[in-house]
Amino acid sequence: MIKRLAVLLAVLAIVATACGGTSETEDTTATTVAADDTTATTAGSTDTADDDGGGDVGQGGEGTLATVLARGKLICGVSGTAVAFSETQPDGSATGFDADYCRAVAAAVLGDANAVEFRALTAAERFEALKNNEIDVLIRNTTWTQSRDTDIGLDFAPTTFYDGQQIMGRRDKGFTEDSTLADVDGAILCTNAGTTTEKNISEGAQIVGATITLETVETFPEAMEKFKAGTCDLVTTDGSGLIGNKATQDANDEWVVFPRAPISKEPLGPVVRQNDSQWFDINRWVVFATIIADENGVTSANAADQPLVDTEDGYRPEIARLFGGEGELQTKMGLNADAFLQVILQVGNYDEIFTRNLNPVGLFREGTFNAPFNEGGMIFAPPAR
Ligand SMILES: N[C@@H](CCC(=O)N[C@@H](CS)C(=O)NCC(=O)O)C(=O)O
Repeated sequence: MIKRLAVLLAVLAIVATACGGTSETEDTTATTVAADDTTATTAGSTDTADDDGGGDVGQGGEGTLATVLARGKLICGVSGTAVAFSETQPDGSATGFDADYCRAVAAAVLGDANAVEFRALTAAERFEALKNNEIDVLIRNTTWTQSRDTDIGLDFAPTTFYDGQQIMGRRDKGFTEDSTLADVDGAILCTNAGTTTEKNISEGAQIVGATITLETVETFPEAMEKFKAGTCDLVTTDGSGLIGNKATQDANDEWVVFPRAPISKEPLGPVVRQNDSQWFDINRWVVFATIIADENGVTSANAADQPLVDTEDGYRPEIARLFGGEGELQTKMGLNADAFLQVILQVGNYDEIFTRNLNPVGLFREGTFNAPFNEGGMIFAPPAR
C-alpha cells in the first residue's frame, strides 16, 4: 500500500509523436499516471486488449492453407527494418531470422522456400493486417501476450526467440551494463508505437518511482535516429533489437544495453488468425520440425541422406516420420509427406537459422533461454509421432 502511494506521487509524462496518424496536439498531451493505472495509454497504439471486437476472427470460409495453395505463394508479414530479424532487400524480399521462418512455411506448404511475398508492417499495423486477411502469417518480432492471444483474436505458434526488454544509452552519459531501471529517472526514452515495449517501460518506471518522458514513433529505426541525434536520451525495445542496432554504432560513440536482467518477458514467434486449426498446426509444426532436426543433428547438408525406412544403418524413426517416411503425419495436416524435409533442405534447422542470422550481430544461444532444453534453454519440441 505504501509502495502504491509512493508510486502515486510519481509523474509519468508520456509524449507520443508520429504514430497512427493521430494529431500532434492529442499525442503530445502529458499524462499523469496514477499508481493503479496499470496501462499507460499512448495515442496511436493498437496494442490494447480492447482495441478489437475480439473472438470473431476467422478467415472467412476456406482455411488459409487452401488460400495459400490456390495463390501459389505465401504472404508473410514482417517488419522489414528489424536488424537481423527481417530486413527488406532492394528486390522486395527480406532477410533475417523471421524472414527465414516465412521461407520455412513456404517450403513446407508450397515446396519452395522462395514462394514468399514479404509484407513490411509497422508494429501498430500488424494485427489489423493479419485480421483483415492481408497476410497469411505474421512473423515480426511479435510477443505472445494474453490479450493478443485471447482478446485480439490470434493464435501464437511456438516461441522461436525468447527475448526480454532492455534499454540502451551512452556510456559517456554515465550509463553502464549495471545501470538499473531506476537510473532512467528524468530521461527522454524513445520507442515504437503499438508494442509491449511502451507499456512495459511505463509500468516499470511507475514501479520504481522513476519519472520519464516516453516518446513513441512509428518505427524503431526512427527511434534510433532520434537517439543518434541526441533528442532521445535512451531507446528501449526487445534486447535483440538493441543488440542488433548496437552492432551499427560508430567507433567513437559507445552504447550500452541495460539492465542485465531484462524488464519483461518477450517470447517472439509466428502468429496466425484464430479459429483456423489446420493452418495453426502447420505453422506450429514447421517450427517444431526445425527444432527436432536440430535436436537430432540433422542439417540442410545431411537431411537428404536420412534413411526413411528401416533397412539401413542410422535409421531414426522420428526423423523418418518427420521427413515423409514410414508413419509420416504431414499428409494428415494437408501437406506433402516431404514437407518438413523441404524445410530443412531449403532453409535449415533451428540452429542453422539462428546461427546464420543472429550470430553476426552478437546474439548467441549458449547460456540463454534460446539454448536447447537439454542444455539449459527453453527451445523444445513435442515428439513427432
Ligand atoms: N516484441 C514487441 C516489440 C516489437 C517491435 O516492434 N520491435 C522493434 C525492435 S526489434 C521492431 O520490430 N522494430 C522494427 C520496426 O519498427 O520496423 C512487440 O511485439 O510489441
